[in-house]
Amino acid sequence: MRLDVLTIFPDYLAPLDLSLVGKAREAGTLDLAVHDLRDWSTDRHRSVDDTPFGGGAGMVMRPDVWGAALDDVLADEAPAAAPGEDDSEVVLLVPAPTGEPFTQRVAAELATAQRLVIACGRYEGIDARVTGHYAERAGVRVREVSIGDYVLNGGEVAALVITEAVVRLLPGVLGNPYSLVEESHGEAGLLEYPTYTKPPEWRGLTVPEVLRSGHHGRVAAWRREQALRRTAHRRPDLLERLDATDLGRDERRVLAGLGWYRPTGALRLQALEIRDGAGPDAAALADLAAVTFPLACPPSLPAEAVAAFIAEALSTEAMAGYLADEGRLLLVAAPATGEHLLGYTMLVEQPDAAGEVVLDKCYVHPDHLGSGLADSLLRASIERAAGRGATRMVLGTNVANRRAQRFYTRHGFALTGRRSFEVGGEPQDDVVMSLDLEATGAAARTPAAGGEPSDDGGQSLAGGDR
Ligand code: JA8
Repeated sequence: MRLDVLTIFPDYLAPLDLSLVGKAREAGTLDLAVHDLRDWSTDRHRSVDDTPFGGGAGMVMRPDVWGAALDDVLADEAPAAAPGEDDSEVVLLVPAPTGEPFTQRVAAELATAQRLVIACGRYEGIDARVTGHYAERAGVRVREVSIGDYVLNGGEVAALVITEAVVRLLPGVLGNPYSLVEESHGEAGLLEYPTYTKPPEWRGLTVPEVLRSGHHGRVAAWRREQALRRTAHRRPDLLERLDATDLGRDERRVLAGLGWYRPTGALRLQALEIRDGAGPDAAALADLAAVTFPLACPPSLPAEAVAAFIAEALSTEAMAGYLADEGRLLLVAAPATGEHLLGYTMLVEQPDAAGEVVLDKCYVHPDHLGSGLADSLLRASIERAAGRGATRMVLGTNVANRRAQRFYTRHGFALTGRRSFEVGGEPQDDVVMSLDLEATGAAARTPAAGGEPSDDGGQSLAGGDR
């Protein structure tokens, strides 16, 4: 690759003699030339700028000086293209805060070019006709690029950034091609997982046990989960763009716990909100309950009995009553942007059993079963109950509803008894399950607002005990 950099501060690019870029130059992979723009100025002051038309602060770089410089540099003969190099056009890169984002994808595209020219602006930038002119020239492709949403004093540092990102992708520059595959901003669209080396204990801090287990499957699952957690906390914009169809069940569970779920059939993840139910939710709660409640009933139960129960206990009026009741707490799951509800739980305090709270309802729309949404809703409910000082959570579910029992068992509930539960006048056999909130430490585990939960906060893909 041939790379030309034009600047009024050639010394600023001295670091390109060093390290990996320096080695690529020595090896002949990269033919780099840095030019002083002032060599093309025509007055005795070697001036390159002038005042802006239309007024305003600062100076603008002159098109005549840039035109002369770029014409000369572009006219230079580049060495013959290497195999795989695209010599059909020269890419003229102009770093600017107003450019398209310079990403790993752009770096990879640029790495296939045979010639790059980087034009470093200073002051208030380069006269806009310069990019316009060269964009019209055959064999030249102009790309204005931004390395981030901040303003520098000139394009030189951006030129260093671009050069390093591109040159390390040139064939033969990096010793180990595998380190290119797995790194951050690679194919996966997620941030990289955290890494550790020896010693295994340093300043009282240890390396996560799973990494020392020698169990490759668990290591891979742990890393994948860490990548998801980091990305959710630091770069939610990347999750918005992720292809959600590639995600496995365990990954969806982790993401749901982090506030993301995949609507059925959707390509993209959607931000999830779990919040306290309030008055205006009554009708949506009743609608949701009318869909979910029949699914929790055994097939033997007459449809009329189910309908009677819904009309009596799950109507909009009934929901409004629950929402207004001080002794009840409804949590609802909803898309962060959107009106409808995806799931809800209802906790009922027990006046005659201090510390006990009944999980009276826990429902998720059937379209979202298996999405992890129910897990995050139940976990949020457990944490809310513990946060309110409850010590025990109790629930009843139909004996035949094995799926529900497995779900609660996964969240630490144990079978503690039986009860009879009337649905529309029909007595039903329920199992009673309980969770000791003090033993689970749910209250202590609640992450601080804005903080990133530690390694063991929440469900683990890698943990074999769930
Ligand atoms: C600047 Br002046 C100037 C030229 C290029 C760039 S790239 C960036 N972030 N800021 C400022």
